Amino acid sequence: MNKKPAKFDLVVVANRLPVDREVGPDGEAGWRQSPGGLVTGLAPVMKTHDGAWVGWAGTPDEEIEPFDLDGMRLVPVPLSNDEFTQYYEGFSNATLWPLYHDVIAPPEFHRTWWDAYLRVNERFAQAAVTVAAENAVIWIHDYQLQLVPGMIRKLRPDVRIGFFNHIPFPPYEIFAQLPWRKQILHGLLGADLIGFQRPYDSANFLRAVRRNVGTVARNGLVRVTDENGEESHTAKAQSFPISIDAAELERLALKPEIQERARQIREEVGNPEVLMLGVDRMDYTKGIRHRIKAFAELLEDGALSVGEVTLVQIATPSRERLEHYKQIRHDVELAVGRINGEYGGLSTQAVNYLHHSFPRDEMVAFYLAADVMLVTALRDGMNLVAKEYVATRVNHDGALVLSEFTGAADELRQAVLVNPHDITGLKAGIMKAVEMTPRESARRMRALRRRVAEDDVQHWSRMFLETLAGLRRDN
Ligand code: GDG
Repeated sequence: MNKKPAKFDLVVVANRLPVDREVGPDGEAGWRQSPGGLVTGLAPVMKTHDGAWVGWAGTPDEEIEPFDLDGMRLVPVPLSNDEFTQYYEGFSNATLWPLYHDVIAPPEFHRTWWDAYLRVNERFAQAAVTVAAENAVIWIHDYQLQLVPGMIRKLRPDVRIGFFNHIPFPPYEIFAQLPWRKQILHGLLGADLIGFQRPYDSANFLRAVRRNVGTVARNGLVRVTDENGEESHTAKAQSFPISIDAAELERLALKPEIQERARQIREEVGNPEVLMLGVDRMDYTKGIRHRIKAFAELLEDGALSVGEVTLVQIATPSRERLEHYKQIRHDVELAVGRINGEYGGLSTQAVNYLHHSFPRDEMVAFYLAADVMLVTALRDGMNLVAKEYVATRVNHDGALVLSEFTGAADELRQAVLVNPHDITGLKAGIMKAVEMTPRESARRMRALRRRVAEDDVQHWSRMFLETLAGLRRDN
């Protein structure tokens, strides 16, 4: 297969391919579509168009031939072990991630990491143009690949280029710290359409463009010039808030066996009156420490008591070799240990802490089991967990406590909105959710559910691709 590379009308480029390796019953290794939101949002368009997905398969130092799965061509881009360390763990997750999340942790700037980022972005761009048909649409995703739009434009002026940033774009005063800020802006401006989660992110980007590139930005439009000062094309920046596959989550939430599992989960934690839930990657941006601190103080104050209330905190392992991730895990585990030591009993724990990941069905059972969902991120591009919780509340009960610093807070206005830095305010928000009357919960949940059902992930991908297709081409 694949001696002569086939050409595709729609090419998605993301750091990871949307697949996980799986060993089948026959002991043979194969691939299974991973449950991520991105693939759900794109699957319908990938199948109706001739779709290819370019990305890393997840293991360093491994060369894999392109293959087909679920109607998509998957095109693996290899990464060496050093590139994984410098491009992915280094520049992407220890430079850009903290910089773009309000420098909650200090970003590190290393020229060797930048060199690796440049080299790997070039490889992704090459892989994408190799499989793109004449006049194809190429849609690039996220902060790991910000140079790819500019690189593709140089190689293939015929294609339409979209870029979507899943994480926040920071205020200029923070972005300006980046020694390679101009290169990043030029890379992004190679796209015809640059999508962000919130209008605020798009405004931050345009401000950075005004300060560094000097082209005039109006109505989100930027006239881009090439190295010789010749006008090249117009790029547009706009917000497209991402969402979830709401119908699929609702379908799972209505399954009797998943509802039964939710009842079991409540029983396993001692049938509390109120089960509170947190679901996050173990990441310092998610505000897990702030949430646990507020919960501990509520126990200390006597506003809540163990037995009546319990907190289930799922923190899935993430970026575990990085120092700041080791630190946050240590801090969270210390805090959990302290609370349980102080307030727990032999059979009742204050915090049920789970540092592993779960299958999709089990996640839905957890959402169904929870009376109060705590999303207290210090900064988050969108936060899909908040939307998933809402989508599973088929009985219109439960309350969502949601940080103002998530993209989701722009849309989910009927949540109990909190500032997680304000521990007193966070405690008040948690109590408001705990004490909310069923009538009030139902009123809020209905409005929240309507919003998530209308603006689902299929709507998101359609809006982005339609906007990209509708842009005037004047280059
Ligand atoms: C980035 C941005 C933006 C978590 N644990 C398990 C599991 N999950 C799933 C959740 C949810 C997803 O992972 C996490 O999405 P979030 O949006 O909450 O956060 P990030 O991972 O930081 O995502 C974020 C997003 O990109 C999309 O643009 O919203 O702001 O940071 O879907 O359910 N899923 C399963 N088991 C787990 O243990 N199956």
